Amino acid sequence: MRSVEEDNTLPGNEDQGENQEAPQPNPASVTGASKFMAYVLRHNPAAVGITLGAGGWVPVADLLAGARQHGHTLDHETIDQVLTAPGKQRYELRDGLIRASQGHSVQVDLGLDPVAPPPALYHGTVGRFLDSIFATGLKPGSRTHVHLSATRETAVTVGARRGFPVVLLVDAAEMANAGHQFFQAANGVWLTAHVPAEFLTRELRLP
Ligand code: HQG
Repeated sequence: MRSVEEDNTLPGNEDQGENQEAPQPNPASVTGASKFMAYVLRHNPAAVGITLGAGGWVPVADLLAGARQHGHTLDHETIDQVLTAPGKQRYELRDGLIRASQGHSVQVDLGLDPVAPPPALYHGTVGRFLDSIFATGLKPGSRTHVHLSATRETAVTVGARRGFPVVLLVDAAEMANAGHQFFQAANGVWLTAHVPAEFLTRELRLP
């Protein structure tokens, strides 16, 4: 498996705890458990001795056993709390299997069908990346896809993870006309392979 750090070809992942090799997040709280699960299920399943099955799914029992064997506290109740917590639904549970809905750096085929996007989508970022973004378009970086938001407000939140947020408007209608495919994760996040700069406009309204 490729290491997350080797895959960090774009700037910006340095401030996201989930995406670091060390220190590993502490699963003692619900937020900590969610970060731990993101780390394992998106980036480094080998950290707890598991591999992702087809579609990125793993048996909950294997996740729990692997976490325990590697000295992490994770139980069914905490996973339930993560799954029912308000906000972004990062995980899906089906027939005793769990997966991250999006955000992977491990190569997985989520099995999503291409869908027609809304006319406009949004991407939250920060000013220091703009020269590069307008030179090469939006790239997925260490992840399998570029992540786009359905609303401006969500994009503001995404950008604010890294500093003062800048929102880019993505002309998804024109991209689709030009043959680009879009996918929607179960939690509503939009995914695409690459957004060429010609489809991007910086939104000038303040967040
Ligand atoms: C930037 C979170 C320079 C891009 C969020 C971003 C999201 C470029 C960073 C999900 C670039 C990548 C994903 C280029 C893109 N040159 N910088 N050509 N192209 N970038 O974390 O979209 O809470 O991989 O703007 O809510 O920030 O974890 O992507 O700043 O849905 O569930 O490179 O992660 O979800 O960073 O975030 P990321 P993202 P969770």
